[in-house]
Amino acid sequence: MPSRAVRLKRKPFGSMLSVAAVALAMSGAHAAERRDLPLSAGWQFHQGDVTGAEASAFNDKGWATVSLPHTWNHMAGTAERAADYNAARGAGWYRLRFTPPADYAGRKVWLQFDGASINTEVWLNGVKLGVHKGAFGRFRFDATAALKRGKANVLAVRTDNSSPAVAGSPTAEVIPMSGDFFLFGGLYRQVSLIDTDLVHIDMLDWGGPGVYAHTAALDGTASIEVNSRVKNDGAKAQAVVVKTTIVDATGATVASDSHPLTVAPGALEEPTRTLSVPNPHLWDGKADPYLYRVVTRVETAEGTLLDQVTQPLGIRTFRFDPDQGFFLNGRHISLHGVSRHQDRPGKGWAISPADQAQDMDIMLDLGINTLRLAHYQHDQAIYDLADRDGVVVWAEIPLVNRTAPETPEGDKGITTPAFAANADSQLHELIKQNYNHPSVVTWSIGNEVNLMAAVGRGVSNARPLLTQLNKAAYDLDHTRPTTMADCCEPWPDQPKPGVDVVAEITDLLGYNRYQGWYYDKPEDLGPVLDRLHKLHPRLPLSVSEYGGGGGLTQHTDEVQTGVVYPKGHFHPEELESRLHEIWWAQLKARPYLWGTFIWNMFDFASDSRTEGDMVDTNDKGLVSYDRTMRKDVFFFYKADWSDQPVLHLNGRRYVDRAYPVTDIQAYSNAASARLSLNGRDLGTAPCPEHICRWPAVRLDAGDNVLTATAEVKGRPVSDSITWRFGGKADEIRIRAGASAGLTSAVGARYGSDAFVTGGEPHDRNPGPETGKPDKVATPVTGTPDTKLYDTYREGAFSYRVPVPAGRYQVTLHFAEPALAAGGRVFDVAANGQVVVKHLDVAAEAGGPLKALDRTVTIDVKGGDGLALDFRPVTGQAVVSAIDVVAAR
Ligand code: GCB
Repeated sequence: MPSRAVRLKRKPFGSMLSVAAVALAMSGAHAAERRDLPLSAGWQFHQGDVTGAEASAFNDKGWATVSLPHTWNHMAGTAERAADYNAARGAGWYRLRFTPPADYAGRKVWLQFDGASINTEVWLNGVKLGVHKGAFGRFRFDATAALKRGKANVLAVRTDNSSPAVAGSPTAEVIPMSGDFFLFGGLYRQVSLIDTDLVHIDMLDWGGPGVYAHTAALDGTASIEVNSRVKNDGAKAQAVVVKTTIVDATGATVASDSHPLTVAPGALEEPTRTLSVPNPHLWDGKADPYLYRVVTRVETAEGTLLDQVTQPLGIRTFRFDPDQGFFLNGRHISLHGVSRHQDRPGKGWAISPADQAQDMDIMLDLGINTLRLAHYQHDQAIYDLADRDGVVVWAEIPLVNRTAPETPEGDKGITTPAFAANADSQLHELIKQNYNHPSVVTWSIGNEVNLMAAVGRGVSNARPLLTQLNKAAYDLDHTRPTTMADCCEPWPDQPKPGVDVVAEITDLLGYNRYQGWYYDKPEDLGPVLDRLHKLHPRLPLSVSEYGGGGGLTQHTDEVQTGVVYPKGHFHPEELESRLHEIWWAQLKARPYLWGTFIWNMFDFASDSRTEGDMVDTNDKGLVSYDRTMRKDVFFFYKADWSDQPVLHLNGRRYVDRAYPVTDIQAYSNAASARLSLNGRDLGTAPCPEHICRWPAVRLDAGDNVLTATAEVKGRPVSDSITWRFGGKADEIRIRAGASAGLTSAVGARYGSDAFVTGGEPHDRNPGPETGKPDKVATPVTGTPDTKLYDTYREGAFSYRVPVPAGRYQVTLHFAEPALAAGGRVFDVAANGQVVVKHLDVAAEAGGPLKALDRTVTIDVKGGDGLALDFRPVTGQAVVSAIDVVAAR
């Protein structure tokens, strides 16, 4: 069936291919070939600024000895700031003494930085080689003239990760201006010295490989266009032959081309040659990520090798359809995946190849088939892994939050020329350096660029810069569509003054949407997307972010019964799971979405956050910051996305249970699963949508060993966890309106709000738990347990408290939140009998914010427990806590 691809503003990108850029290939096979000397060890480092450190003779004794990758910043992932916490932003100096081989004589020598943050100035033997602005791209300087061959050299590097917001900051026009992630400073990726012949493949093409290949046509035979940039830095014209071969995965040559040309002194030649690969083996995503290699050799007319670069090549077509989503090689694929940040505890951005590989392994274990490398260019290693593993990549530049420098008066939306030039240069680096990765299918030119304006901090005027960047992306790469991630598009009928609509500049669009976390209800996500789809019917849409926080040490008994503040200190793990269950059901049901990206794969550092159970951390990861803990929700997605058998009992970190009766849930890709508790069979539950539930399970006193078993495609799978219940079966205390439990002044344990229907939860005191300590409310008087009275349920509501038959003392805890006497009157019925009649809390307590407790004795007969119905007479009923304790 024909389907419309995205609006084409240029040559179709439907038929295309790329070559994966790996580190420039070097081997010592031929004397003339380029070599790569890593400069990793033995650097002297000083945090802060010093004068004169660029000079060779500068005395750096006393500086710390470090090796690369390195950063001085440390933060995140802990409950309190750790002893090595370091968020200092500013200068950091690095100096290295090294002796390169004497045989560099007569050759060009380059210093290559795989990434350094944010601004980097480089001197070799006191000679300034250059400045680079931008924390993420690879860059190179020509070190030929300054290098002393076979002798001691001194390399001095000043990095500066000053915040752009500081007055007079050297990064004031270097993107990003801000963002919900920390910009670690220093030489956080590798540095190396590369020597080449005077005639070589271009080293100064925005840090790119100098060889760029794409599939120009694919029809039984693939036509691969290879553009090679050959530079002659010698004083004489040089006759060369550019030999291009395409090699398959076994090493056999499948296509070759020889192109003689003469390169004048100082000239750059850029031949584009077309090679034919008959019956190409396609790069087919995870199903079959087949890679060829393009080997480009520059030889003399006599056949002496001058330079060689090898790039991976994946032959594939893809397209995006506004109604049907993504197609790879003509086959529809629902792209589902995650966004990823590159930092880790202790290391910040200074991560190793092993860390990159571990991240990819965890993501593959989850079952992703797409990855958004947010919000900037990541290390080459991860794009290489994506090529190898068939993961479809969204690559992006760090244009975040605003498209203009911040001014003391807030955002004026004035993009300065230097700001625009920096965004453009980071886009050039991203595209040139990653052009050959078959995994990359789209270039993102920004993220939430009008957020600051949308939250009332000035105005946005993003369209001119975005339009310019979009065109630059086309000029650099006509084979891939552009995209961006939007946060804040105003509805046409609700325009927001000062916030411009940025949709319909790029070919594709992603929406970052947090329904049910920052705003709205989780069920609103799907309808909002439908409305956006209707608004932009020809624009292929994705959900570039959705997610919520999840604390590994924070738990709730029944999700969504209590208040949770997104910027607050309580982010129960169970809520993150539940929100994703609701979101994913809606996303899955919308085939027009070409991709969905969870925010985020891993918890990550953000020094603007103090929330959940950690400082300086965004806790929306499916996996902990240190990569050791997979939150329950990880297994929800794994059950859907992976072909491995999954059976995972939820709540494994909520061990010490508050209630004797609770629902038990597992995630599984089995049709059904069986559960036992301390060896007793609790029966088989179906697992619709990968969720298996055993409602209202009564726990034993002491240890409760829960074991689930199932079969997935004939393979047995099981999971076991142990909970403890230290309370009594006939004693239940409920903290109404609250998502967290509490232990009272006399040591009574309250669980979070549970066993309830109707009414609304409230937290009267948006204190430290909410991240709004400035708004601490007046305490309730007449009780040592003021916190117990801060939360309440309000409305007409009913509790079904699962206690066994017996006689109970039922204590109801009230505090009128706001109204004067007469404003609120209600009844409470126990198992149908009114036991509290026409209660006016304010009247009885002597005003609002005064604790009032009522205790009644009730006989519970039969096994249905205690029903408590709160029935409004005037206004709404309220209750703050309920104790149901056996009368002994
Ligand atoms: C967003 C941003 C991302 C944040 C995320 C959050 O929309 O694009 O950088 O980290 O929200 O967690 O709030």
